[in-house]
Amino acid sequence: AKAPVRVAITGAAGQIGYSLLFRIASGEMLGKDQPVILQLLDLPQAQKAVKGVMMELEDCAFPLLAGMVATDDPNVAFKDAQVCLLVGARPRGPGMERKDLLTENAKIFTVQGAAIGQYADPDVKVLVVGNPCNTNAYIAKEIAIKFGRVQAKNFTGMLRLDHNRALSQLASKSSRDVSSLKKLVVWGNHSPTMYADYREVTSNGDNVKNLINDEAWNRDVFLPTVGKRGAAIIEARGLSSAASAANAAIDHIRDWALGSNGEWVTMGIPSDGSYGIPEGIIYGFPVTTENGEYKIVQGLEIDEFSRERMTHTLNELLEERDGVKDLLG
Ligand code: NAX
Repeated sequence: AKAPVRVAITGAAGQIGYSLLFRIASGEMLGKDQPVILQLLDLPQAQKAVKGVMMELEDCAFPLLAGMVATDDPNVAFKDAQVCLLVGARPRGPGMERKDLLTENAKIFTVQGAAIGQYADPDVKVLVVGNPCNTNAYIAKEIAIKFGRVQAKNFTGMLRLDHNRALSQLASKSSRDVSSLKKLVVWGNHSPTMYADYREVTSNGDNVKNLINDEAWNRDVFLPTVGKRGAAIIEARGLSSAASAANAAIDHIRDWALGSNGEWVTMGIPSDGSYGIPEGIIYGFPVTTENGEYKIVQGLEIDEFSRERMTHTLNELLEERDGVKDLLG
């Protein structure tokens, strides 16, 4: 039997946590033959609720669940972790400015980045879900790499929900099966500025952009629908996306760990300078994954409309980075 993989999850008592943990324990993320140990982090006041979730996990009698711990100490939660899902974050409270949200979260991700840098497995795969996820991932990465054990490439942010949302919109507009759609990209920040780019998308050999053949739909319907989907879910449900966010996190880690078999997927990763995106910024790129590593899809043509969108979402990330510069020392 395989040795268990240690998976740390923060915000374990939250609503995404509740949609995520059971699927991880049942093998949907790392494979049906891969035992896991769950290392659950949440705030002191949420420990009782975490215990309740653990009771339910026990009651599932999952064959792959090899162990669980609950803690409010990041140094314990990230110890030897091979996968870290950073879901817990400070939500925007009433009257809270964007800038305050950034700084409050920067404090959390500074502490967690330091714990990962010191205690996690050196080959750890980190996915930040908690918002603003690209910048939180950037902060955790910048702090963690200072300890010299983990590398920048270990840190990623979640653009996969935007990717999956865009796939679904394209499938219904083109009347093609969602599973037939290949080569979608979502560039940039996980925010309404993201650029879902379907110029290359194919379905059974047909170019989907040509099938749809409607520039105005792209600009006036598609991009705003995908960009504002999170807000639309809150409006409809009274709560933010949870099951779909957990599903995207599972897709992201599964593809990273087990490979995408040549298919393109979107990951928020530290830029290596590709496509003119400044090095180090966590930006949504098209990647393929193999043997636990991701590789940016190169050579895509960037037309004027795309460049304008890619720069717009980049500028937001540069602004966010500048807002937390002082905290990074
Ligand atoms: P909840 O408020 O239900 O749960 C958050 C949990 O995190 C709580 O249990 C809280 O106690 C815990 N927490 C807060 N600070 C913590 C810390 N410093 N260490 C450990 N745990 C901490 O939120 P939920 O709906 O689960 O959403 C979690 C995060 O995901 C939010 O930041 C949200 O904005 C973000 N999202 C990101 C998405 C993405 O695509 N990247 C989409 C969905 C979601 O909006």
